Amino acid sequence: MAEKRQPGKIHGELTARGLRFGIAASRFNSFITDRLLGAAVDALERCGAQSNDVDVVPVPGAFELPLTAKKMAQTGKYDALIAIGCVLRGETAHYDYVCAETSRGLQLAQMDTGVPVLFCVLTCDTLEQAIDRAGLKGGNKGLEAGLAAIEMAQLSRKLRPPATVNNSAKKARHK
Ligand code: INI
Repeated sequence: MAEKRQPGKIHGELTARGLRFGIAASRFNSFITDRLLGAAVDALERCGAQSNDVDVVPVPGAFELPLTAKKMAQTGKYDALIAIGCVLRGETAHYDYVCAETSRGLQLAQMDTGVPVLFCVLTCDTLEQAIDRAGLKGGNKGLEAGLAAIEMAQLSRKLRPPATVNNSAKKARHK
């Protein structure tokens, strides 16, 4: 009986050498976002990224992350982006609007541009929950986002569509 072929897996290796990363980081709740940012940069550099291959763009708050990420993606300079923020629930519905538009906008930014945008925005009810996720009990979500950015950058290189020049050559052949 013929041997059954195993499915081929396409992996994104955790090596950042030669890749370029952009980070949009919110200043709102900077006590938390500075810790997420530090861990994200640490993950990128430990996996081989050079410090001049990582750009950081500070923005006022989480709501400003989607437009910034989209503009960074459109420069064509980056293999992956990380959006860093921390939204803490207050007494009004403000939290819900900021969370909904930030997550929706970041997803749109990556879908519109094809550049991976990692979601490193904490959405917490309390400061304690945020601290736990920025270097305490819950680990550090910045580190997780850094590793995920490397994986997605590598995967994106492997899953890149054929160059446009080939597409126009194909079209010309079919005329
Ligand atoms: N921005 C945050 O990043 N986190 C918050 O918790 C937050 N809260 O709660 O208000 C917040 N608001 C500011 C918002 O992101 C914009 O910067 C602002 O509305 C200007 O557009």
